[in-house]
Amino acid sequence: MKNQYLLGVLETVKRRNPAEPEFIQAVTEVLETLEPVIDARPDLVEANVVERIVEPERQIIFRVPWVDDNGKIQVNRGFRVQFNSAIGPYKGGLRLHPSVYLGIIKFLGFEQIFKNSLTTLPMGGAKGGSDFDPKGKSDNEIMRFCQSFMTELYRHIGHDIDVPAGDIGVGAREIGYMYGQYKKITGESGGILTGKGLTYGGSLVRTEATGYGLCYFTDEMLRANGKSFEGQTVVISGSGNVAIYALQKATELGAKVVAMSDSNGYVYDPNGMDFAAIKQLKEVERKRIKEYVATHPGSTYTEGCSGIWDIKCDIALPCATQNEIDKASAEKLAANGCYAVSEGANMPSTPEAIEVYFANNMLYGPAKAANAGGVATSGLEMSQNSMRYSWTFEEVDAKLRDIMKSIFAACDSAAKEYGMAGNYMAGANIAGFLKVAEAMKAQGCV
Ligand code: NDP
Ligand code: 2IT
Repeated sequence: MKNQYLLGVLETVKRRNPAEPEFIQAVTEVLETLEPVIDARPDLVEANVVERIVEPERQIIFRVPWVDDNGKIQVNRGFRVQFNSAIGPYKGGLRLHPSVYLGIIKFLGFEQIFKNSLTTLPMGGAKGGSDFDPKGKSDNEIMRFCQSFMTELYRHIGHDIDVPAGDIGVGAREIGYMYGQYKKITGESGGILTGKGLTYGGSLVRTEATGYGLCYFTDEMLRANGKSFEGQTVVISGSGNVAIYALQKATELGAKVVAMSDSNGYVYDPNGMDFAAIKQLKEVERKRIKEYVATHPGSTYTEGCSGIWDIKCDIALPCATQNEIDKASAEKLAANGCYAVSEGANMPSTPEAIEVYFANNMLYGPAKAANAGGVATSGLEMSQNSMRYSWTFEEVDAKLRDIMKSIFAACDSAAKEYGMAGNYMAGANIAGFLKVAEAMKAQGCV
């Protein structure tokens, strides 16, 4: 990167956020790809848009005390980072995982700005969560934690202010408990959270949306390059919400998914992973993925999750967590003939892994674009809540597919316009940025 303005902003980000490597990683990637835009747009430099966009509008950190099943008081730390509201109310998920700290929430909130912009819907960027570990907790403990979390969060959110949703460790159960508590405190119903249950304002397809959307985006990317899912071998990391519905859609589109994982290890099933069995195991029984092999002869379980990238495949869909594919894993994928990596998780590839993709001419679908189907469908849930109406599964699914098509088209054309044809990472960053930048410029120094 040579642009002095961008170099100066990056220096400031590093100085202000020294202990947040994931946030610095996310900002560095975006600024590097914005260079041709900034070179061509002195007006955006004049409005100091980039220095403003890398600084969250508001960062909220709060105590979350809750009582465990032994009657003991536990304390976790809660976060909500309201990053950017230039194009709409803050929007983004909540993550419950022991690794959560401010730097994780900031990287996710920062990426959410550009992702939400790409969806074509009016949503700003935010993220929140806690270092609470849901693993091994009883239903009642989860409920008490969620109620306590919302007892602070409620004052910062609202359907035209900030609308949280799920992410790692937050699914329909947690959203239900949080929604109930919000309603009890404020007396207000409506679209203050998305990913709600279907009996109280949720949207059809929201559960499936990130995984389906990932496959719709990937299908567009493959087709634009003379390929398709038909007959291809796919590896999907993770076995949570995104991974499960990526498995279903990739299989429907003609691929064979041969492996999935959790944080303990991975399962290889040469006959193709069984969607109904994984859904039952993970969504209903909440068990570890290694249990799969007991009912699926021919499948094997291997301890350790990163070994999944050693499996030969045509297409890799990382759907677990950040930085799960490093340089060595990317090299292994390339050496085994993998020609496309498309990201269901947020920032699953390290910068060195991304370099390997480009060096090997692999197709690369970046998270901001490829996994935007979840938040896009959250946007559709907000629309339905405002209308007091609900669309059918087919209607929402058709809108999701159109949105993913338009996201691919936007990435493709921005990359071409700025002389980087085929670099969908640059295309996603540029297209996502430009809309937010224009909105920030138009609204003056706020
Ligand atoms: P879930 O909690 O449903 O599932 C997470 C999966 O990833 C689990 O299989 C989990 O394994 C695995 N995982 C989590 N952390 C790690 C880790 N540190 N190392 C290895 N495996 C890990 O979450 P989601 O499916 O919702 O989210 C997965 C990814 O997709 C995240 O990056 C999230 O930000 C992103 N995403 C989610 C969206 C959504 O709508 N839910 C939308 C867009 C992106 P284990 O059970 O062992 O922890
Ligand atoms: O990373 C993401 O886009 C999400 N976790 C979904 C956010 C949302 O508001 O639906």
